[in-house]
Amino acid sequence: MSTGVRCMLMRGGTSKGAYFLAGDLPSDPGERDGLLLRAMGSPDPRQIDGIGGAHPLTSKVAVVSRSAGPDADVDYLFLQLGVAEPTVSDRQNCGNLLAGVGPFAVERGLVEAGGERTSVRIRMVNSGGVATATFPTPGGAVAYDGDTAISGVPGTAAPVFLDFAETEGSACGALLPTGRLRDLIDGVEVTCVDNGMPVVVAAAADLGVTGYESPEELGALSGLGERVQELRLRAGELMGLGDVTAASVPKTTLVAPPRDGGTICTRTFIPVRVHTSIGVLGAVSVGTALLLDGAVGHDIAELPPPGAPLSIEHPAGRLDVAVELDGTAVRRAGVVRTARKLFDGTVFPRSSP
Ligand code: NQM
Repeated sequence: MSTGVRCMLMRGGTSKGAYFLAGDLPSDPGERDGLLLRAMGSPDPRQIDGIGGAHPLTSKVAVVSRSAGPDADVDYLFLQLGVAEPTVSDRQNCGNLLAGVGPFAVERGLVEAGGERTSVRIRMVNSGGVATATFPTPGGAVAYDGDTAISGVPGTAAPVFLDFAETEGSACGALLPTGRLRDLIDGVEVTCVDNGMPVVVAAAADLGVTGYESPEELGALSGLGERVQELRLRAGELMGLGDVTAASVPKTTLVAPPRDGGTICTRTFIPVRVHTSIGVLGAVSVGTALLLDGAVGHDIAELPPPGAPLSIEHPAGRLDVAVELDGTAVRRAGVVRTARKLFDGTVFPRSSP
């Protein structure tokens, strides 16, 4: 019989994942990854023999531990598990699962709840940088109920405020990893940007779509996925990421003029499947590009007054991000999410691969 592992299932923003204390998992990364794949039910398009949700957005893991350094309270390692493929990648961060990390740290006793609200400083192991998560903890316990709605999640929940520092060049070492505002790849003008997530921004029209299609419609278009894959493979090299064939970054975001009162309309590939909304740090990175005169998207964006949040339209609604720049240096970024504890217990991974 397989041995169980303590695990909490949480929704973080518009994603869902399994949250573990690092100490509850094998310390050897290979052993740990094997166990996580079996726990999630990968590789299998349905993840029928595990707790994964058969989509990249629900095949995610957060590994949390007390932070050794003085700059943070906890360390958060994000792992993206393949669904049909037996892959575990630590090459990207996830701002959606991040929303659950603070509450999880309080639930597991890594951080003591403050007063009405608790702030947890989270070191983002994948990308470097620290995020501060602030959420309600009335009476010393995490409150998940509240009246904050986020697009892509039914109903409302308690807000989790996420403030980011040092996200610039998270995976590539520079905000503009190619050293240019624009590059021409396969005849398509792109802006490669990394403010927490490496993203290739291209005009939807340049790929022969409107940018207003649903994820299903885009997914069904023959040849588009291949085109996006070719674009990101070339961009990955230019961004210093090497051969990204098997990596989940860079993402590709197609932009079009806003049509719902927001700043820009987006459709994002993660990296080839179409996102049902948009990732948090993905949206921060796209929003950052929009602010740069000369970047793809800048000209078609309806930019708000300086200091006001950028409202990134996506297939399920809008995600508002605050990005403050000093020239091309990032001062800060922030976003509001919600998170919810769904299940706390023991997961029993199958014993054979
Ligand atoms: O960009 C999906 C998600 C993400 C990542 C992805 C994310 C982020 O929606 O910070 O949240 O881009 O693969 O969870």
